[in-house]
Amino acid sequence: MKIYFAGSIRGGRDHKALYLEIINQLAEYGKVLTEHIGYADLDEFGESATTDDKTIHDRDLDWVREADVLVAEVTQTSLGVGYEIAKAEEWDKPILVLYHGPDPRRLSPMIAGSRATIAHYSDPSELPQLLKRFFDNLGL
Ligand code: 6IA
Repeated sequence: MKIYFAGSIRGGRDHKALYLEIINQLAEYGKVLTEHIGYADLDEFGESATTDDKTIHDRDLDWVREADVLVAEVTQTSLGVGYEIAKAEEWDKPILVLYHGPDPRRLSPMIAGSRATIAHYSDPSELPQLLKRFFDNLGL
């Protein structure tokens, strides 16, 4: 099982510790292709010093295509994460969207109304069960 985890980078890194926690839990279900999303030292500018945007874009889309599922944490709004969700939907991948904003109605209708499975949680302690339910239901 190859898992693409999507989380905000240039959209802001406020939740990077949470991304790392999710990535560690996802590792129980398969190979996470995007472990760098949780790196504490990856800031809004880091990798762009050595890698140009087209290279990042093309590499990430190759990984979305290669992945069996996409899991996205969308609480921190990110253009890139929204774009990756749209691509995964276009390519018929199962998608789990995790959102822990105070009000589920704040989530964009373009995500909330998509084919993705939306999981609204109020505390990270709920994540193991949410992930288990999603992967159990995949039947892959
Ligand atoms: O618009 P955002 O940057 O917030 O989009 C975040 C999403 O785009 C993540 O799910 C990543 O898969 C992807 N992404 C954005 N930037 C990068 C990146 N390096 N490396 C890998 N994936 C990325 C650029 C890093 C940055 C420090 C400039």
